[in-house]
Order: sequence, then C-alpha cells, then structure tokens
Amino acid sequence: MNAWVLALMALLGSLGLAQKPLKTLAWGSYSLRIEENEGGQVARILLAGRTLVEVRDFLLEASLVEVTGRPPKELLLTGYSGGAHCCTTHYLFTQEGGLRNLLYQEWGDGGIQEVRDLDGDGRGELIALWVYAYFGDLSFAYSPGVYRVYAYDGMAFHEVTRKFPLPALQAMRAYRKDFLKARSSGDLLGMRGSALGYWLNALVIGQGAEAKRWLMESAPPEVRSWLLQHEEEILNSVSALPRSYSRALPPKR
Ligand SMILES: [Ca+2]
Repeated sequence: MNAWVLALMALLGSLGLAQKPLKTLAWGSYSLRIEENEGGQVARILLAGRTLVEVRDFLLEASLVEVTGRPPKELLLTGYSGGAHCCTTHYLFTQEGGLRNLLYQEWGDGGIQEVRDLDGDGRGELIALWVYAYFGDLSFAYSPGVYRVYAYDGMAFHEVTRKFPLPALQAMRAYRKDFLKARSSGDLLGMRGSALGYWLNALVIGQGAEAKRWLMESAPPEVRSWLLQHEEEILNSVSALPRSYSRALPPKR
C-alpha cells in the first residue's frame, strides 16, 4: 500500500467516515450493526446503545428469518472466513425467552442456503448444503454437495430431508446430467464428482439403493471402484448411526 493511500485512509478515519457501519438492522427492541474491524468485520447486537453480543469474522451478513414461528423473527448472522472457498459459520439468534443463540454451526464450504416455511406451520425450515470438499482426492471444482433440510420444533432441530425431498431431487437431476456429460467426454474426475453428488442426494431421501444400482450399471470401472472404495465413508456421512465394514472389531476409526 503506498503512502498516498495510507494518507487518504488516515484522512477518512479522522473525518469519521471509516467508522460508518456497513449495515444496520432494527430487530425488535434490539439493533444490529456491522462495522469494519481490524481487516475484518464485527457484528454487534445492541440494546439502548449497549453491546450485548459481538461476533467477528472476515465478512459478515445478516438477515431476519422466522424459525420459532413467533415474532419477532430470528436473526441469522453469516460469517465468511475469506480465502478461496472456505469457511462459512452461521449464528442464529432469537429473542424468545430473552436474547440467546439458538444455533451455531461451522460448515466449511456450503451452509444454509435458504430459510423457508415448507409445510405452512409458520416455522421456517433450514435448507442447507453440505459440500464434500476434496473428497477422495477430488479437486474443489468437482467436489459435490448434498442438500439436507432441518426443522425446529420449539426445542430441537431435526432432519426432515425425506419429508421435503425437492432440493435433493433437483440436485440428483443436475448431477445425473453432469455425469452423462462427463461420461460422453471421458472426464474421469467429472464423472467421480457428479456420481458422488447423485448418490449422496439420493441417499438422504431414501433412494440410495436405486441410485447405486444405476451408477454401477452406468459408470465405467474406474468410477465404480472409486465409489466402492469410499462407500463406507459415503454411507457414514449420511447415516444416523455409524456403519462399519470392518471385520476387525472394534473398528479402527
Ligand atoms: Ca415449517
């Protein structure tokens, strides 16, 4: 950074312009303020000018979403670490029962894509994308993702992907198309990534067996053996209880 830029920054700072919040949001009797902070950003939840909660990350975004079913809406804060892809962190705050954090989740890549009330009960479901970054030596560009849906019942979050299969079904369709395209051009990594994406999205909606059958019929040997070599890890990533293919017990993890 040259001296001229530094001088300009110092001038802006002295005029108070550098402290201008990037975003402010009224949230019931609270307010949210996102500001620049030491090369990153800071989000503050304030009540009558007093900071109650402070979240720091490289980049921060905020939106209001209805999760509990009772107004005011919840505050969804999303933090990005910076870097090429990784990492997303979600913080969900509610005012129900006093200001508190309802959810904290580090996602790596992916994250909550949308909060939408899918069954009309007034509570928004969380549509999340889990990215299998670099799985089985895939490059990031070929790393697929799986859509899983979560609902809040007033106490706990639970998975409802099978009840709301549309995001996973759409992803299955897209990965199947990608797979056929990669197969016709002989793109081995493209076939591996899209085959994995197809299988994962099928598994989370109870169509894993049919998807595996189709892949075993449609994929060349190098893709089939790669899928089978990673099968235990793939199934464990979507299984509520761990599976083990190991003959030696207890299995080595
Ligand atoms: Ca709902």
